[in-house]
Amino acid sequence: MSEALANLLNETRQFPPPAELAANANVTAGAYDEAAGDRLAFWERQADRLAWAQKWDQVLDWSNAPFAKWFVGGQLNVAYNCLDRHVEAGRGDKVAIHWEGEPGDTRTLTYADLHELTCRAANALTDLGVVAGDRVAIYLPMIPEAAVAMLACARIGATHSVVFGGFSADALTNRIQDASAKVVITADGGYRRGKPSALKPTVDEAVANCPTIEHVLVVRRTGEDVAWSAKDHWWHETVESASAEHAAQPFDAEHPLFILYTSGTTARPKGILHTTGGYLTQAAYTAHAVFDLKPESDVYWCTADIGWVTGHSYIVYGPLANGATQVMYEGTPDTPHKGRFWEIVDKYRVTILYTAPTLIRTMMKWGEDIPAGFDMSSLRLLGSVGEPINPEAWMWYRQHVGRGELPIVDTWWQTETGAIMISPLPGVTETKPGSAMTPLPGVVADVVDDQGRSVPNGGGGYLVLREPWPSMLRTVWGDDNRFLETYWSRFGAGAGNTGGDQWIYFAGDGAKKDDDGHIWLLGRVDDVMLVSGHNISTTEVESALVSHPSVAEAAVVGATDPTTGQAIVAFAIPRGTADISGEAGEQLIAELRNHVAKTLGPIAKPRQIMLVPELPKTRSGKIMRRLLRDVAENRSLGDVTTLQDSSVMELISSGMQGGK
Ligand code: 6R9
Repeated sequence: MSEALANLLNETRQFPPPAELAANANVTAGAYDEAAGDRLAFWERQADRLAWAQKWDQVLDWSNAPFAKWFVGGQLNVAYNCLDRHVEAGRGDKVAIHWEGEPGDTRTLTYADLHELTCRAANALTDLGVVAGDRVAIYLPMIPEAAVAMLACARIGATHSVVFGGFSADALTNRIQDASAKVVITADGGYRRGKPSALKPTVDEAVANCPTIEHVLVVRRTGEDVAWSAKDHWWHETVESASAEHAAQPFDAEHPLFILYTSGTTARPKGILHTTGGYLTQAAYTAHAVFDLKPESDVYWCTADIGWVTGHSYIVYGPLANGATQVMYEGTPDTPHKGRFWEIVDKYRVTILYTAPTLIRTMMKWGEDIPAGFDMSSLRLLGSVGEPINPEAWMWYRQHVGRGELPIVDTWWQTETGAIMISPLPGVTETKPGSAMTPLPGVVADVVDDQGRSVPNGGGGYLVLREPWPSMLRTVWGDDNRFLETYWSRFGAGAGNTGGDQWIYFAGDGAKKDDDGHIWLLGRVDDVMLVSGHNISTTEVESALVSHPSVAEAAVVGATDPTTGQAIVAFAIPRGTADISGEAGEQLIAELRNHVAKTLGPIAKPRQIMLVPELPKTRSGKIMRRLLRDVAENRSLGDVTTLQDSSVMELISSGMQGGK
């Protein structure tokens, strides 16, 4: 990290946990020492949160590293842990899901309801010939059946592969083919932006190219007409008429639970494989520890889509394993109005809200008057996931959603890690805006230089994980080599040349340690820019832009430059009230370039800033800088199939002339 940028993110604000939360927190500071003393014994105690049909003989088998086996010899059923045991304990009448459809229709499902539906779905899948070890693709909107479908697969030992409802037929086809899925569970459609959005035609197109698919199970959601083939079965005819009796059979702790595809930076997606016992242990523990989840009194809401790992671990498995009550919402945040999220918080008296920086920045753009119009006094804890959260967005979240007093947990993790790895503990940590702070108890993270050496406090480099963890990916589906190459060959034993016999996991994120040793994430390493020999992270320049009162959101890329190697090109979305027409726009651009230079040093001054109405994002809200680089370098656009809204790129390309 260059001298000029040494005091980047020199964020001095710090917020202790509210006294009442600290006094009643699920997890206290002692957990760090406990886990540091004997990490494996610590994880064993967390595994005891679950009901095991057969206890394990060995906590971790690392003899074939980096292929891990956790809780070796143990057996359990994931659906039993998420449903049956709560019902058996007399909590069947407790609400599991308050579901809110986008058009305003609602459903309330108790644990008993969810259990019954899952048993029926498990029987229906069995009747369709699905057996343990088979793969089932799930392509559904955010309706309760999405959770039921996942749990039903888990119940019978089928491995699910959830594909975002927004992905194209090609993306769905590739994922079905890669996993040789036997069944697809889908719907006629879902509601998005006030109207029905069809899914079934996309599935029909995919299935035509996927001979492994024997059956398609279709939930009726919108009631729109759909084409019908011999492979198709209505959910309401098949599942709802199946028996509600189903005895959950235990599976090995290492039985494959799900595959979830992550595209990363290359085009070909990787099927990340998660297994049963370790995954559920860490999903359950982190939901308990990081969200301070109190099943008796909390109403928890994670706004993620089920097609993102966040939906897997923190809508389905983590909260349900804890017996929590949660909200699930089908639609977009601005339908029918921009206060929809806050209206839902108000209506269900949500206490814990877990969302993404992209949403917070969008809410900033819409203005603080909107949340101010709702009663959000029920909230007691806020969470963030998906990208680095800029200090300004963090402060806005605390101020305008958190009444200036709620703790924010900025949670760093990945599809590959399965569960949260680095985060404040809400009853313990004095948080800093923009920092994910410290590894959770039982997690060993570090920041290393390009030789794999731990950097001192104040230094920057690559984020790594030094010890295996229970919910770690087990491999890339069907491609052990890619697993080894992508994650384990950069540093440590797998690299051969950087010394040590330790296996070190390379996360692909840049990070720095501040003077107190707290961790700040700086974005994907592929996004780091090299300007006149200085490494500059996109995150830092973006945060500087967002700290200007006229900017709601920004994306920064490095474009090839004849003099500086790479030059910084920024795309900025103005806040609701900023005047950007003609002269005023030019003036704002000049002001922003100077603002960045003043905040970060002249080396970080963007060569070019474009004011744009939107940024290209994936469905989990990550900015697709690769596409912006194409624009900045006047290339034709690469693969846009994983974009949330592909029209955004046309908007940007057409609106950028003269934006110098
Ligand atoms: C859970 C999830 C993983 C990548 C990860 C990193 C970024 C996620 C973050 C964060 C900074 C956080 N990321 N959380 N960066 N601070 N709190 O997002 O999984 O979709 O696989 O993405 O997201 O770059 O490597 P996934």
